[in-house]
Amino acid sequence: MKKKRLTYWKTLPITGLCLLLSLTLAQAQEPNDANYDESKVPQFTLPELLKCNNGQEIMTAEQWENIRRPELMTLFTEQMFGKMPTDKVDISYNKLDDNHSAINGSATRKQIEITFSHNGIEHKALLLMYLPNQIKTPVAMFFGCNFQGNQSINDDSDIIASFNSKAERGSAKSRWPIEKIIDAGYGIATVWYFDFFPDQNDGQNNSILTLFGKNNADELAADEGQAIAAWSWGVCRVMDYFETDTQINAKKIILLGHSRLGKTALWAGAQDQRFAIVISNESGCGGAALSKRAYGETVNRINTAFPHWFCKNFRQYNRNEKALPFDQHELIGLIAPRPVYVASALGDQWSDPRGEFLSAYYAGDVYKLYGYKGLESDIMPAIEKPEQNRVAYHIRSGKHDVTDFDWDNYIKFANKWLK
Ligand code: GTR
Repeated sequence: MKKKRLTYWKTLPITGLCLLLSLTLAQAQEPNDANYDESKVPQFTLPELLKCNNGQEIMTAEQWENIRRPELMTLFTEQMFGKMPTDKVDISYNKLDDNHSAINGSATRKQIEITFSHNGIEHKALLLMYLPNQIKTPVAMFFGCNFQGNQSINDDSDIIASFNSKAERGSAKSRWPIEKIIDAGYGIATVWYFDFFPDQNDGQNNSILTLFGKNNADELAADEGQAIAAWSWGVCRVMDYFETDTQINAKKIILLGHSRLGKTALWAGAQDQRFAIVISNESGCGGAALSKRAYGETVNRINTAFPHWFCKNFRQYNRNEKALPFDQHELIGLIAPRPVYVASALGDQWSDPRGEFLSAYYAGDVYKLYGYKGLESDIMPAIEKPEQNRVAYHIRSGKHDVTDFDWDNYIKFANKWLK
């Protein structure tokens, strides 16, 4: 997109000038002012993952777990994603479907209505799962939220449409290759993310935050979480469900997410160490990409376009990434020592592939404390040449999406660490 040229400004009266000024300001917040030029990436120093706030150097995994990890958790919670209420909520599961002849007889389809109740308020989410019939022991599962509604992930006419979702059946099926996943011996589980927090500015009053009496964004404290915190909370509650289902191996859950749901997967995976593997597919700004590079989407742009995603404290870093006391390599470090996969697409410069790669690379310092190998070097792997150690990375050609290439590699990575 090119900036519109306003060449006739000299003829404009004062009111017109004001209008022009506000238009220019508005344009400055649009993607077309994003930097895609590597030479214009600002000079920055990354906060050191293994150096504590008081300057202490972290030398062992134990020090990491007891000192530095909690410090970083606090920073990310209070300055970026926001706190969630910790009250215990009543949860019940209602099995709506358990059919052994799904996907041409190769899978069992299960659909569970999860009801959260607290303070006299109820909130529901709908979980859809396919489990491979060939596996007779508790199965390892891929799990990720979907963007449009459960019925969008496959043409299967027995998928119950997510509440309030108007998405067409199968409209997102290219992103959910169920047959491939089932053939590889994994289950697949998904929930529509709107079930936890509708992804819109006023989504909060229909979100799980209402269970805690938090109906309105204006009333939230600066360190209280909004949508990404709520989506992550929901993801962790689904993990609670997995632990109750004897057909599922809750110790082998691979949490994945694309884009905003990749940001969600990283934050949920950092907080909840029950997830065995975490995969970030093109999570970009606020996800895997280093904020201080300000390449593609920036902190200012994301907080302006999506004021309901992060906590209000994060806005103090708008156009001020320099002041950030943390960066996203530390979010990935919080997943250690569990395997983590960061993936980018060449056609998705908005998500800053190089910034995503560098985050994954620098996170390797924590993995080393546990004797694991992160990424070999700070030179990006070639297109479609994945590097898979305990930290994995690939960049593929094509646009912002989830493709078969991505899935083939996620399955390979899961086989490597879970089989
Ligand atoms: C974009 C947003 C990104 C990413 C993406 C998505 O509009 O700027 O941060 O989250 O949406 O979720 O598809």
